[in-house]
Amino acid sequence: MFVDQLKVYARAGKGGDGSAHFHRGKFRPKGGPDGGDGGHGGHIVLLVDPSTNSLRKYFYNPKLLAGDGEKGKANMCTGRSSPDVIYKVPCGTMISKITEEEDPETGEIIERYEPFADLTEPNQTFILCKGGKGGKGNVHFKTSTHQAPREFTPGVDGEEGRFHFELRSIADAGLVGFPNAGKSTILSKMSAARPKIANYPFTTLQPMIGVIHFSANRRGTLADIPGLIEGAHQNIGLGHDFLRHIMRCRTLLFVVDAGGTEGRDPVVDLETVRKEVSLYSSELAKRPWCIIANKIDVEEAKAHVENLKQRFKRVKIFPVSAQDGMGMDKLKAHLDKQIGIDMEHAFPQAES
Ligand SMILES: Nc1nc2c(ncn2[C@@H]2O[C@H](COP(=O)(O)OP(=O)(O)OP(=O)(O)O)[C@@H](O)[C@H]2O)c(=O)[nH]1
Ligand SMILES: [Mg+2]
Repeated sequence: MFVDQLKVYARAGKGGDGSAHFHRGKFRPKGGPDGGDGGHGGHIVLLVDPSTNSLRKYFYNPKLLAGDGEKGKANMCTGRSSPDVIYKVPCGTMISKITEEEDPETGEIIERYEPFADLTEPNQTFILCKGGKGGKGNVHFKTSTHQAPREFTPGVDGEEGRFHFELRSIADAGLVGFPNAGKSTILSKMSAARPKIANYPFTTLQPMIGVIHFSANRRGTLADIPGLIEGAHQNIGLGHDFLRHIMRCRTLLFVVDAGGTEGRDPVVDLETVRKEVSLYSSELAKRPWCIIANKIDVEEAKAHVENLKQRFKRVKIFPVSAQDGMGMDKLKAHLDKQIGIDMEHAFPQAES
């Protein structure tokens, strides 16, 4: 089940009340006020976890709660604050706050979604609901003329609310591979997108999305992602930025230069890129993938394609020449099966 949007309820912890305690000792039966402050309530914190790609766990548990702060104590001791509770969400989670309003015409209650946060950076944190502050103990209210104050302030309620979480993918399928493998050429041949194509690495610096029309009603989206190099998982060659985009694609198409035009071995290239992907995120490595062996118009390609088939026996391989169009129809038919959506029946009326 791919859950990519749902509603949750979140409530941060309430602050503990201040204490109105008076000191009572063996020799000081009427000691002064010594009530301490209440502890703070815990925040509800969201953490962007690059190793997950689903909001599924909130489907089963849509209540996000943090504990309350403890009441203030005697002897001017502050009550214990409740720890923040951290909830993990995938990269690309968009959060809206849900407010309810009466429809002036029908009197019906309608929900409104206000954009609240767009969480796209791995390990980014965001406080969804702030915990309430603890109240003040009576020790703060003592003055020269008011020696036995019974006043204290109550703890403040934690923030609460209903929220809509939505996982935004950038595309149904992403083209992943070494620089110069021909990713942008493939996108330009399959869609109306016109990415820059050139014979030098890192031509593409931002992902570009194209729409593939499989037939009158069926389509899917394809993202051209900047090239990855060895060490990308350690952020070499802007690796993290690019891997973050890959996280937002549901299916991965690994493109290799099967012509070996730069004197590299496509099998090694593919092993390298697969390794970078799995070092970045084991979840990403488990996503559906196939191989596009590009540049088969080059003479050396035949042998390289054989080697790829030997090495990756259980993976679908599409030998193509994006430049000449060879093999592109077969690839397109496969993508239609994998990611094609019938637009007429795709979006039943969104639940409000
Ligand atoms: N011979 C041959 N050359 C191709 C083919 N597809 C692409 N090329 C060439 O390979 C070079 C790189 O192509 P791009 O599409 O820019 O490659 P890319 O993977 O997007 O590269 P980056 O954006 O740098 O990661 C260009 O000179 C293309 O003309 C092909 O099927 N056959
Ligand atoms: Mg490119």
